[in-house]
Amino acid sequence: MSDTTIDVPTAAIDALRQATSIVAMTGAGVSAESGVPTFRDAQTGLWSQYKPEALATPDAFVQDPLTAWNWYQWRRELVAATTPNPGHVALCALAELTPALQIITQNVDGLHTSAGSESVVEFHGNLFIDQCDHCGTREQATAYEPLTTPPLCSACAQVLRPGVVLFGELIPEAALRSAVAATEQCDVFLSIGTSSLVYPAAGLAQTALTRGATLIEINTEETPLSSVADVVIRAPSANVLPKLVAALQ
Ligand code: BV8
Ligand code: ZN
Repeated sequence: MSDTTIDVPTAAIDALRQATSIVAMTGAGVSAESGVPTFRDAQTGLWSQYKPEALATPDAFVQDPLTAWNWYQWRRELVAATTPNPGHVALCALAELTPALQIITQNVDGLHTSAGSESVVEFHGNLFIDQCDHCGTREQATAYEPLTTPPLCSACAQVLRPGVVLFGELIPEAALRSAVAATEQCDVFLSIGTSSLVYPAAGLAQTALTRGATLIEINTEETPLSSVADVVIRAPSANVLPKLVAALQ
């Protein structure tokens, strides 16, 4: 789709212009144009025979910790080589144009923060953190090459795990609290590049709708939210977000 064919609905621009508080819920689609594969895409190469929902689980780290760890090392190496795209950058600009913008991201790639966004809730954690469930140590990972044994905690020598929320695990209390608080007071809820299938993240859009916020979805495809959203912009976020921000400036 060429850039000129995307027109940003005035309903979206008006709602954003009048908003005193905006939530931007982002999913893998926002990082797709930075080259980070989405969860729905088939995993490329070596990992095509694995399902993310099967590897991103506590059970995977019990049954086969080395395979689970090397999936994360592969993702770390891939993500570390990516940079924020115009969609991430546009959200930084949006934060300057509105009284309050809270980004809630399901992505674990850290790209909103590296783009310069300050107010980011990492709802599903961060790919580059090594976490010890035994003593609570959390360290920034520094090496991403394939491992021959799972990494051990420098404080208690127990096996570490990546600092992400695995399927079946609870969202960290502080992240959940901030995300719910922002959702409960926003005038506009932007759902950007997410299939809206994973809960409780996907439930936040419903909460915003129930409270009477304006729901705007930006997605290249249909999702369960599309039929209830006030505005649907069926286009890539890296094209749409800069146009939205330009219209507000
Ligand atoms: C919880 C970190 C309480 C890890 C992630 C059965 C057993 C156990 C649990 C469950 C169960 N059934 C349901 C559950 C609950 C489960 C869940 O919702 N499962 C789903 C699959 C049904 N949720 C949980 O387990 C959560 N915890 O509920 O605890 C509990 C406990 C036990 C039992 C029940 C409840 C924890 C969920 C967090 C999991 N961790 N990530 C890691 O990254 O390795 S989730 C992971 O997948 C991502 O973070 C993200 O959230 C999700 C993928 O979703 P998206 O980001 O939307 O990406 P996706 O690829 O799906 O879609 C991309 C979208 O972008 C598409 O719509 C596409 O059209 C669009 N797009 C593409 N390109 C573009 C674009 N849009 C715009 N522009 C583009 N250029
Ligand atoms: Zn430890």
